[in-house]
Amino acid sequence: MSIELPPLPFADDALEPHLSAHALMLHHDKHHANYVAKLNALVENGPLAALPLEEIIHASEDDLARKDIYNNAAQAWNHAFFWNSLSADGADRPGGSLAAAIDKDFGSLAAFKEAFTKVAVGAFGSGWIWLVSEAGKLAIIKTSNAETPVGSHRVPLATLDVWEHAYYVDYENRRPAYVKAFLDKLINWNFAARNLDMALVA
Ligand code: MN3
Repeated sequence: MSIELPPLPFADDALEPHLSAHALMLHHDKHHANYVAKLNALVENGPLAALPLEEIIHASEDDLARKDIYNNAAQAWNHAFFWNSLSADGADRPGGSLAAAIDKDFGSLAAFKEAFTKVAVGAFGSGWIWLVSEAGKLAIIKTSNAETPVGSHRVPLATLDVWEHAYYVDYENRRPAYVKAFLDKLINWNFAARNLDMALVA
């Protein structure tokens, strides 16, 4: 059994004009595919070869000898989660328990966006910005490079890829414009709300 590259959960031009079909093709068909291919090559014939992706991450996260495996497995997971964190035609604001949690933990949706933007724009180097649920409270965190919160005490609700390869094709060096498009046009609130509901019953 090998890890498969999941298809994009939308047409490759579905996020235009905010993310172009060309940028998504490069990001999914080249970058994401490459992490999956490298992971499969690294675990082939080894003790992790038959494991699902989350278990490969768990088995490699604290093992320096498996750093390459961890990096590629985490990037494979993070990208699949990122595609699901995007939607072209979703709700423009959160509803239900997620809306209430954002108001409780950030003050308002506008204050959440301001806080997320500050972390995302200020993040040094490559990494990921996450909305997570941690001990019943929402938080915004940055992980560096491939690092992923999956399997930790922080339950990811949605993520934004802030590696340069994620936005340079469409936004060049304008990371703030990319972050704004994510928060105002692309974030999949329904996906985030489902993840929160699952975290609360878990
Ligand atoms: Mn990426």
